[in-house]
Amino acid sequence: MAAFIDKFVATGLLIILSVCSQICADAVSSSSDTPHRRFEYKYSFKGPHLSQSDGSIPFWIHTGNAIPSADQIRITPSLRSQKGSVWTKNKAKFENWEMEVTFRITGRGRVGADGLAVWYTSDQGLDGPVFGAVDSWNGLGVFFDSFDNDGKKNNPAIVVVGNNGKLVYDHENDGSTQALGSCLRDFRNKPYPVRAKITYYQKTLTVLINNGFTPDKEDYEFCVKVDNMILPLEGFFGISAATGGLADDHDVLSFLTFRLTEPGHQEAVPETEIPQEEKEKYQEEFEHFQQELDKRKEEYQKDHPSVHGEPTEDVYESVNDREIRQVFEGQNRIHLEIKQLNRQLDMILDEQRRYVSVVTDEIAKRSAPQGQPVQVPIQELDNIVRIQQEVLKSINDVRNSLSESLRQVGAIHNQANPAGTYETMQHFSDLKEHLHMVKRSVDHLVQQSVGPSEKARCPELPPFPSCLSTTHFFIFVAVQTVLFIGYMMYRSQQEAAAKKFF
Ligand SMILES: [Ca+2]
Ligand SMILES: [Ca+2]
Repeated sequence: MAAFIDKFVATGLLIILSVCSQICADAVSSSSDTPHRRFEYKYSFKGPHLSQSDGSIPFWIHTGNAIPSADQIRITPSLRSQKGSVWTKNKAKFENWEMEVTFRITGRGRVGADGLAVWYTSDQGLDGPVFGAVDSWNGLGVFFDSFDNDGKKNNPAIVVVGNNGKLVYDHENDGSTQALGSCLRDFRNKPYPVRAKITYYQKTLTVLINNGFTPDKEDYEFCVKVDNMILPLEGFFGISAATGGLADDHDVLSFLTFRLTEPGHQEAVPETEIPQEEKEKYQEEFEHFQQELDKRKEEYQKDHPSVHGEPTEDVYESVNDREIRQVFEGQNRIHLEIKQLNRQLDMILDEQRRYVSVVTDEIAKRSAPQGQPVQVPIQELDNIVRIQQEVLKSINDVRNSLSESLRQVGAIHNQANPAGTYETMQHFSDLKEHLHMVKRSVDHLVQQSVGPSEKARCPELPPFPSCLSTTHFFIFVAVQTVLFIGYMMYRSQQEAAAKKFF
């Protein structure tokens, strides 16, 4: 029973999903007038088995220094004065088309040369001076111009030049005098392949670029749009490149061409279905080959652990990695700067919002009782804001002076007690010092007064004969003593006589 219910629910869900998908598909197809896109394998190439064993590319021809390999075509190696190009063998007869070109332009120099060109022309421009292809072409050239010939610091750039077969390319000015449109993009030395999606649909040419910073293949950004562009009804697709005094590797990983059909002018349904099947088949093959390739690579590495060419290859890689890292670092810095700017802008915006809200509040307040005034409140508001700012400033000043005072008071308070004792101590020590001085003076005086015997040898006495000499002094003392003893004896005799008398 439960199983039955599950099955019932599942079937219901399936029905709902199928109905929904049908409706959704209808909605998508009806809402957008996107063209039908059909992959054209005879006007395309891509890895992993891009070239055949004899070095040729199925449905394509290559010239000059172009070197096809299994997974890419090196249109020019990074050597001086190289030229190369690859062209479809047959003319395409699509009214509308789209090219998806995946490439890498790499070089050790800060500046590279000359660049890469993607073509749709009425003839194959096998060999010539315009990025390795012929001049005076009839059709479209989209140039990935690395080198700044006119010195205007506007390269690397992507330039679209249309030609009716009479124009001679203005190489000296990087085609700026003939460009139908251009955009500045650095497509050299990127971590991932650069992708260009060039669409010619309803006489409008659009160039979108994936700048090779992300592995996301659909991360395209707008570069150029040219309206009312008339191109030959039939043409060859091609890609070419050239180097000059400076040289880059110009490697094309894939060139995919799609025929675009307007929704109203649908071709027979089977035709649109077949390519889809073909595409799936190719996709399957691609995956199969990819796996096989990986397996073979592993086997090869096992069999040849140290191949002569590999170490230098690694060194080149590391140099490239360094350049890429530098680019990344630069980008990161810019990113941070922008973030900061954004933050500041947000702050400014916030402030503005605050002001606006204050103003609107004020207007509301004013207009409620009086009815109309709008300009007066703004002026008054300005006054209020000014006054408030002044008040704020005054408060700040007061606060500053107060804090200064507090600081001083605090300092004084902290130092008060020690200072008192210190002063007292100082006073005492001063007193002590003074006392010492007094003592010393007293001592000195004492010494002076105690030692007269040494000093008072009376050198000035001799001139005075009246001065008492030591002998005289002793004689005097002896006489005095004799007299005193005599007196004492006399008195004691007197007293004894008196006692007798009584
Ligand atoms: Ca140039
Ligand atoms: Ca330039």
